[in-house]
Amino acid sequence: MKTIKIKTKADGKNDVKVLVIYTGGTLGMVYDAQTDSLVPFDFAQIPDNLPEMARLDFEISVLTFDYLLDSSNMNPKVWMELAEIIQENYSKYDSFVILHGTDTMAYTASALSYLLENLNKPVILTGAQLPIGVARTDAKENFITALEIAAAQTHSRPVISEVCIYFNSVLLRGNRARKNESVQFNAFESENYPVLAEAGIKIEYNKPYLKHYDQDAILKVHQTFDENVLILKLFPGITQKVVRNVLEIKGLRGVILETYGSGNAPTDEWFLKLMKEFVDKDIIFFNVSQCNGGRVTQGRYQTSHFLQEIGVVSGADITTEAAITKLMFALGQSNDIQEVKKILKRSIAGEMS
Ligand code: ASN
Repeated sequence: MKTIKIKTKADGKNDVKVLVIYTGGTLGMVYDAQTDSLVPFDFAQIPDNLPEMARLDFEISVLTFDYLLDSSNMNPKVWMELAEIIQENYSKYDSFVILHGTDTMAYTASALSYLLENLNKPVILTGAQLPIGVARTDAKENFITALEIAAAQTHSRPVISEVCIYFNSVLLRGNRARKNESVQFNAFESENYPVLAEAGIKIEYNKPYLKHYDQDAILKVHQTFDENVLILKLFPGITQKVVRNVLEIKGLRGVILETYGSGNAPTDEWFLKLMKEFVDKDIIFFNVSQCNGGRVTQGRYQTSHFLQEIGVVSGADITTEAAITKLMFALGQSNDIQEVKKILKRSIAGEMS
C-alpha cells in the first residue's frame, strides 16, 4: 500500500488532515479495450483527473490499496483491514474518506460502524456511478463534497463523528443506507432514518439526527466476524426441502430471515416445525423485513406470533445490509447464544430504532 500527499491550499499550520483510502470501484475506473470492460486505474493519476483538489484548504493524503477492488469482491477480511488502517492512522488524521464501489458500500459502511467503537471522527464513504474520466461523471462532486464534509469542523470539533455515505448531494448514516439504484445518480437511500446533510449551495446539516460528538471517547477497534451466516428470503411457494437444506449447512450459526411486511412468515405446519427444530439447535434467527420502509413488529399478526414465541430476534427497522453484517459481528463477539442475541437486540451504532 502506498500513501501520497496531494497538493492543496493548506499552509501547514493547524490544517485539518484528511486521509483518503482508495479501495477501488467505478469512481477510479478506466475503459480497458482488451477486455471491453471497466477496470480500476492507478490513483496516482488523480490530480490530473481532479485538479479542483488543489483549491481545498486542508491537507489530503491518499492511501491506495495494492489490489483495487470492484466492490462486488468486498469481504470481511477487507473490512477488518480498513478498520486497522483507520486505527493506525487515527491520531495522525482528523478524518477519513473511503473511496469504494457502490455495489457493496452499504455493507462496508455498516460493518465499519460496528468495528469502530467509540468513533469520534468522520469516516465518509463515497464512490460514483460513472468513472472519473468520463465527461458526465458524478465522481467529482461526490468526492469533493465528501472531502469537505470530512474536513468540516465547528469549534475545532468535527461536525460528523460517525460512519456515513455521501452520494448525489445527500449524506446518510452508513448503516441506514442501501443501494437502490444502479443507473441513475441517486444510488443510495435511507428509508428509515433522515438524511444527515444535504449539499446544495451550502452543506446543510440535519443536526438533531447526527451522532453526538464525545470528547472522551477512546476508539476501540474490533477485529472479528463470523461468516457462518446466510440470508433466507421467504417467497410464496418456498418448499420444505429448500428451507431444510439451507438450515442444515454444516457450521451455520445465524440466519437473517427476510420476512414479509411487518415480520410475517407462513404458518404452515412444516415451516413452524422446521423453525423450532433449528432454534433448538442454537441457530440464531434475526427477523428482517423485505420492505424498505417500516419495521418488524413480531406478534402484531398471527403470522409472526410463533416467531416471537420461539425466540426469533426482531430486526425492528434495520436494513438487510446492516443486519447481515451485525449478525456476523455479533457471532464474532461471543459463543454464548444469549450474549449474541443481546448484541443483536441493541442498537450498536444507530442502525436500528
Ligand atoms: N461495480 C462497481 C463497484 O461496486 C459499481 C460502482 O462502483 N458504481 O465496484
